[in-house]
Amino acid sequence: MFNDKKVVFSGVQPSGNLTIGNYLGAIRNFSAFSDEYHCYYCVADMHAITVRQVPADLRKRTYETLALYIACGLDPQKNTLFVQSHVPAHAELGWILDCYTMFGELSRMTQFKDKSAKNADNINAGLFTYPSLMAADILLYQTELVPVGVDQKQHLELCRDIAGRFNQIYGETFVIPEGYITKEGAKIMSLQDPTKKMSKSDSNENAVVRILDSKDDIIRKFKRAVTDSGNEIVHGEDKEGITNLLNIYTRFTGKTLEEAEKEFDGKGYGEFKLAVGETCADALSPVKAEFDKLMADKAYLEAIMADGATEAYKNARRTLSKVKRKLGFTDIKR
Ligand code: AQP
Repeated sequence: MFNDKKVVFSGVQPSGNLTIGNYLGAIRNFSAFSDEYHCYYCVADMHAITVRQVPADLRKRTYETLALYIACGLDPQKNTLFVQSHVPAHAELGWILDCYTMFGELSRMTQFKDKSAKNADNINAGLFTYPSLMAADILLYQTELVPVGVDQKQHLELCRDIAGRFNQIYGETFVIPEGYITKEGAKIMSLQDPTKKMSKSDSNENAVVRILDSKDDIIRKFKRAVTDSGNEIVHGEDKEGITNLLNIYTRFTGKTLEEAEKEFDGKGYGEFKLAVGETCADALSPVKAEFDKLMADKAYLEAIMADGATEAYKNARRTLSKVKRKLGFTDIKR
């Protein structure tokens, strides 16, 4: 804790065009903390390069992700919005925490296993040590709360273990963070394979609804969504496709599962999928309009990046200095 306010930290990788999974599971929930907490939201470009990126695309998506943060309701006056690589303390603490993270722990991470399978020709050390860098992101700001989707729960638990281990060896250094995972928005599944998480880097465009997709594309993707052979619009373990669509619908409308099931009682899958598509497209339309305005003003986005990096660094360096001192690193005056 730096001021009297407790700290919230989260980030999104600019590794693809953001999906409604990123929106419902993470970004949309971020602004709720702005008044009560000191919030840091970063564009995690250093994490993005654990998978090969086209440089021009990475640059463009970094601006776009920042613009989307603002378009989704994050006021830059109330939140510290910044780009991870603009604050070198992340890389520094990341390396230090690599030395306090065990090979066995990293080997157990399901995201590492999934991404290794997807990128078999590029299983690099960064992909493996991703969780230590994520721990550094969080611990640098003495974070109390980390709003993330449920897919990040395992990384967050490892972050807590790393922090606890460091504290035990060197005395109280890091605040141990808690995850904040909203129940229903926690995991949005692929529209083509509802057993798999919806991911922005999925190569099957029909599986993924992106925040910036056109209304026609959104509706088309929902119309093609995989369901099951039954005809009832109810949730259940054997109805993964319909359950996912109901989950998306309730998240966008604020209705309960029971209310949604009642609304579509007796209706066909076609009508239901169209309603989910239209609801989603209409909810995202103001976000898109705001995004377009922001992207037309690069100078404004760059000013936010610069202010955010300065503010983030100011607080990150305090933790980093403390860590270095505890480790026994020497210091010089420049
Ligand atoms: N499908 C999802 N449902 C709910 N939440 C999700 N998140 C991601 N996908 C879903 C949440 O979005 C935040 C940012 O994620 P990230 O960019 O750091 O990385 P990720 O979890 O690896 O997201 P993607 O979309 O799957 O990216 P790629 O394809 O590059 O790996 C996190 O809070 C995450 O929980």
